[in-house]
Parts: sequence; structure tokens; C-alpha cells
Amino acid sequence: MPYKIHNFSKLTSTNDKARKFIKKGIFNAVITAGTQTKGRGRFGRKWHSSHDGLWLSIILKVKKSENAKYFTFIASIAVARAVKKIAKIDAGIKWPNDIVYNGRKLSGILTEGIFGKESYVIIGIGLNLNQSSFPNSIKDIATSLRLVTGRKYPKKYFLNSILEEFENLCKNYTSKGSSSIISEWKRCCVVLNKRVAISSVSGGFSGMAINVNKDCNLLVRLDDGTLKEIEEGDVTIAGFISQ
Ligand code: BT5
Repeated sequence: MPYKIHNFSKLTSTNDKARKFIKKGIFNAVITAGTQTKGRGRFGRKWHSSHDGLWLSIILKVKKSENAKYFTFIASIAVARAVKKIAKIDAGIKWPNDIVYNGRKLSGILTEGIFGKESYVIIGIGLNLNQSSFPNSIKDIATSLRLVTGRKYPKKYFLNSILEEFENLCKNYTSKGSSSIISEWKRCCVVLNKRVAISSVSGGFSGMAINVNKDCNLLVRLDDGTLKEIEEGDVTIAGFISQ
């Protein structure tokens, strides 16, 4: 394992701690927290992080030209593979950063890039493992592996498995480029060829999700026939519980 693992019982957010590590010159490292008091999602949204989940961040040093979105894709595949291996269920990936089961969110990824003279990505991964219930605000959209399979799981199994898959996928990406990552991602994706509604900072759109391109952006055929490239946002799939 090329990553040194640093375990903490309680942090504000493993991504915050990762930024502090980078300032101290530490990278190729993993940070875990038993619980997070200010776990966050995209756009500063709250991420509920009780003791029952796995919360980690991977810190990598990257090239200045790197597209951080590849690491969200790599982490999503790594989580889906680990879930398949250990919990024996087929989780899906919902663009851009969710791992879902039966329309409910099992896991979310928050990738943050720090680009400058030296560049880093922090890949924050949250996986709901042993929760038997969720706060009211997310009880209709979240799920855990315990709720899905009726079993409890040691966090360490998932940590090791996710990191092993992540490392293998990164090696593939470095040696063969992004196409193998994107094709596996597409096989796990639950959004493609579905009718979707997108809410993004540039507005709301609806249409058919038809592909992701080499930049990991979602291509949607809008109802008026135009093809729209979506760089960020939240996707709701017709017939799924909404975000
Ligand atoms: C995400 O954001 O899904 C990224 C979540 C990343 C969490 C990890 S944990 C380790 C690392 N440290 C951090 O501080 N963060 C990362 P987004 O797509 O914006 O989704 C956020 C939304 O998911 C919230 O607004 C809620 O609706 C929902 N949510 C919050 N907590 C959840 C949970 N535990 N399980 C499922 N859904 C949740």
C-alpha cells in the first residue's frame, strides 16, 4: 500500500485535515475519522457523519494539468467494487459523485483540487456502513449497507478494499489513460439512457442523459433537441427518489 494511513477518532472533516497535511508537506496519505463534526458535500452542503460510517480522504500529489474529476470517477468505481466484493451487492454510480442502491445514496465523493506551483487532489469518500437509521432530513434519500443487507461491517475491511481498488485503478489510469476508467464507470452508471432533470448553477435542464465525455462531463439531449454538456450539478433520474 503506497499510502500511509492516519486515523483520528473525531475531526471537523477529513478533507479539512488533508489541507493541513498538504501545508505540512504530507501527501500520498490517507486520513480517516471515526466521526466528523463538519463533514461536507459539494457546494458546502452538510454530510452526516455519525460513528457508523467510513469517512476518509486520500491526498495525492498530481500534475498541474490534471483533471480532478477523474479521481471522483476512480473513487466511485473503487467504492462500487469494494461494495460488490464485501457486501455482495451491485451498487450503481450516479453522475457525478454518488454511489447508490435502489435509488438511495450509499456513498458520496467530494474531490477538491489545489492547483498551483505544486498541485494536489484530496479525494473525500463517505460510505454509509452500519447506520440503522438516518436523520429526518435525509431518511428518504440515504441508505447504508446494514439497511440493505441486514449485516454490520468492520470499517477496516472497506477501508483496505477501497484503497486497494483505488490504487489499482490509478495505476491503470497512469499507464493506459482515462478511457478504461471511463468505460468501467459507464458500465456502473445508473444515469445513462435515462430521462433526467439537472439542477446546476447555470440553471435547470431536463432531457435524456446520453453519455459522459472524456472530461467526465455529462451530455444531455435536451427536450428541444440540443446537446448540452453539463460540468457540474445534481441529477434527478425520472422515477428515482430525488436528491
Ligand atoms: C457528496 O456531496 O455526496 C460528497 C460527500 C463526501 C463526504 C466525504 S466523508 C469524508 C470527506 N470529508 C468530508 O467532509 N467530506 C468527504 P453532495 O453530492 O453535495 O451531497 C450532499 C447531500 O447528500 C446532502 O445535501 C444530503 O442531501 C445528502 N447526505 C448528507 N449526508 C448523507 C449521508 N451520510 N448519506 C447519504 N446522503 C447524505
